[in-house]
Amino acid sequence: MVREIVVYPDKRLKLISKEVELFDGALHDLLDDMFETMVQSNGVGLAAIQIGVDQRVLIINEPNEDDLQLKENTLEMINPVIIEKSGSTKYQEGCLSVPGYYEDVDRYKAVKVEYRDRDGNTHTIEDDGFLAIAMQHEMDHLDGKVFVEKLSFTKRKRFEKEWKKRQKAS
Ligand code: Y12
Ligand code: CO
Repeated sequence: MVREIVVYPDKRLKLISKEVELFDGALHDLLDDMFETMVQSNGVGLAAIQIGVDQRVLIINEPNEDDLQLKENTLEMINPVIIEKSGSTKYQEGCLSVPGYYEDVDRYKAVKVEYRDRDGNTHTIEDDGFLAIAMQHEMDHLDGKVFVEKLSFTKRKRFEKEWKKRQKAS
């Protein structure tokens, strides 16, 4: 089922999401709904809080060479934790909760993340490219952070002004 996406500055985006303890059918339904919601909105990543669920769950799906987002290529991460990080980089990010706004954000270049899959099995994954950026962006959501909060003071002010204007117009 496609769920409604929570849009900035909704207060729910500030919540610290809770650790998942049960790897049950309800979690599988949540992950499936997140995938449908993300794909329908042309997203490549989504955290559960973006559909109003404060659990430490995120998904990432980079389209393949044919620009298709196959369900089997979805990285589902439950209770993810960065266990190693190095370097720094900048990447132009966007977010389904801040539709139509894109800006460069500072991130670690490489991260190693430990997480559980939908069945509760533990994995680690390392990356220093697109996936590393996506994991950091989505993990920030689990801690109540939206990428616009990482902008410089000046860029943030400009964003807030632009966003308020856009919200009044809609
Ligand atoms: C690199 C940078 C950021 C991420 C986080 C995941 N971000 C997204 O999936 C953003 C998708 C997005 C899609 C939009 O399109 C629609 O809403 C239809 C959009 O809005 C517009 O273009 C109007 C904004 C963002 C992962 C990796
Ligand atoms: Co986001």
